[in-house]
Amino acid sequence: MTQQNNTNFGIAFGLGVAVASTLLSSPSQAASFVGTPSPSLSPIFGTLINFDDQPSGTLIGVGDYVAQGVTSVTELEGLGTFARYQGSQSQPNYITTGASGERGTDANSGYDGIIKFQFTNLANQVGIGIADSVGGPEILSIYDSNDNLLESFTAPQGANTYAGFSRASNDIKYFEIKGDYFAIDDLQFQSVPEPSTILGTIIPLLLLRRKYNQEENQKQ
Ligand SMILES: [Ca+2]
Ligand SMILES: [Ca+2]
Repeated sequence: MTQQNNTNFGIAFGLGVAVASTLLSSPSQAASFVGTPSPSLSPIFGTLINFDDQPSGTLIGVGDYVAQGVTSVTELEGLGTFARYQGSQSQPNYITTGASGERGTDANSGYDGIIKFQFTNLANQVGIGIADSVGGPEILSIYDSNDNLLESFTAPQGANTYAGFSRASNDIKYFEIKGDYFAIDDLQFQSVPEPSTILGTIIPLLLLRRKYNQEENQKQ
C-alpha cells in the first residue's frame, strides 16, 4: 500500500466517524421549512401520497394509506365531509372537509378541521401542500410516539404553499394540520437511518482499519 492509499483511507475513515458522531450526538432541533407546492413540488423526499388514487368525491378512510406507511388519517373535529375534492396542486384531488365543514367560531366559509396523520415508522422529515387563501391560520404540528407535541409552525398564507419539518432524528409519529378554510395535498414523509445502522457501518470500518494496520506492521 502506498502513502496515497493510506491518506485516502484516513480521509474516508475520518469522514465516516464525523458523520456518525454528528448523527449520534445531535439533539433533535426545531426545523420547520417552506417549499413549493405541486406542480413544482419541492423539496421532494421519501414517500409521496397525493390523494389522487381514487376519484374526486371519494371519502377518506382512516386506513386508506396503510400500505404506504400511514397507519391512520383522521379528521379530529368530525366536520363536514372528509373526502377527496378537486384541487389545484397535484391533480385531480386534495383533501378537506368541504363547504359544510364549518366549526362555527371562525370564518364562516367551511373547509375547517384538524387533519392528523399517524405514521407506521417514526419519521424525521414530513411535508404537506396547503391551500390557504382565506380564513384563519393553518397550524402544522408534529408529535412523538407518546403524542407529545414536538413542534408547531404556522404555514405562510397563500393560495397554495408547501411546508413541513425536518429534524435530526426519527421522532415524528403524528403530523397534524389544523386550520380555518384549507385543504391539503402531497403528503411526504421519510426516516433517516437509525444510529444502530450507522454503528453497523462504522464498526466494520474500524475492523478494516485494524486489519490494514496489522498488515502494514507485518510488512515493516
Ligand atoms: Ca393531489
Ligand atoms: Ca371556518
